[in-house]
Amino acid sequence: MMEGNVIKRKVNILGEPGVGKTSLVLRFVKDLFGDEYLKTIGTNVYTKRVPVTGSEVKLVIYDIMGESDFESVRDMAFKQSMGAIAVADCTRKKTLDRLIDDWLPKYRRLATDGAPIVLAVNKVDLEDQEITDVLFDYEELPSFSTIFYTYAKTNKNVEDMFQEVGFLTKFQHLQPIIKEDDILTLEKKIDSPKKLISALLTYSSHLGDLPYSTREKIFEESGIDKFSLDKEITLKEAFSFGKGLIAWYEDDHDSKSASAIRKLLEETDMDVTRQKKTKKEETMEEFKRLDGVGHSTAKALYEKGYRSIDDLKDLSQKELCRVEGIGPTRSEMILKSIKKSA
Ligand SMILES: Nc1nc2c(ncn2[C@@H]2O[C@H](COP(=O)(O)OP(=O)(O)OP(=O)(O)O)[C@@H](O)[C@H]2O)c(=O)[nH]1
Ligand SMILES: [Mg+2]
Repeated sequence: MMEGNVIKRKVNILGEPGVGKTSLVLRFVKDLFGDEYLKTIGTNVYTKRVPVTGSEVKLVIYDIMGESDFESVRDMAFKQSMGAIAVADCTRKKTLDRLIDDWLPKYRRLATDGAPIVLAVNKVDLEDQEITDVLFDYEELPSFSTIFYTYAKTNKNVEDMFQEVGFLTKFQHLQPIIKEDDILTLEKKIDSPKKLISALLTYSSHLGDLPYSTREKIFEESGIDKFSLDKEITLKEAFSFGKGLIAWYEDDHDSKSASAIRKLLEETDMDVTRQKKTKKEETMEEFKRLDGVGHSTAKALYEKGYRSIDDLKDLSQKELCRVEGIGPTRSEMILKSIKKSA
């Protein structure tokens, strides 16, 4: 994911409730600290750039709730993650055990292969320490790339730790997110608009970064009702969705993802256009031959249940006006045209 010279990296902050995840992130991103404990609900995303050898890495930091009952919150946050800071509270050894027994295996399952994990032993200002550098069980070390003893209150090591994460995620060998082979195997199977949509959705979720609200917007602009994805979708709608994705990725300076999708559309174009048109497309085309009927009116008519010009023959002007987008003038024009074609 490139943005000019800046590389973007999704990273997670892991750990039990109250260990100081949010405090570390807020110290790093906004240079703030609060003594009050405000439990995180769900996920908060922050971004900040760190300098790494001549360029910058933009960290996209997912701060999630420490409560472990919300599997889907964790799952969503861990997907395609490229690195993590696992936080333990040095006054509670149990918080380190939980990282190793619970958080790390779950993270590993969903994050990018080989994503580095840094251990933050936080709250080192407090007296009552159960985890110290002397008492640390070094057998647990291999799970972590490195250890930082932090203190969110005065920024002790916090900045350094995030810079290290920037460094590790920038230079680790990352598996390419999209492999040419995957594109080709997907393409072979695409023989209907529905399959194209499904491939596009798979892509956009693998490419990552596409916000939920953006996806919804592109659906809407393409005229696709997301609740009837399993019903008829026109080729045009599917392509429009793909083009919307390309435009968004281009705006986000992610030309690699944009071109992956463009390639999918290009290759699919030949395949699917050779396929028979769907019933919906045929009907809409018939409607569009009428004066005053454009794409959206044709679609509205189809959605009202009309399946041919014959179905429209006996409609009154009043009935026609009940179809979305048709006013009195237009309905007159349409009625005339229907009579002519009869
Ligand atoms: N003394 C001390 N207190 C800290 C430090 N870091 C965080 N705290 C305190 O620990 C409490 C919990 O911090 P949070 O950052 O909200 O913890 P969290 O891990 O985000 O908790 P959840 O959102 O519930 O998962 C707060 O009262 C913080 O002020 C630290 O380095 N030293
Ligand atoms: Mg929190």
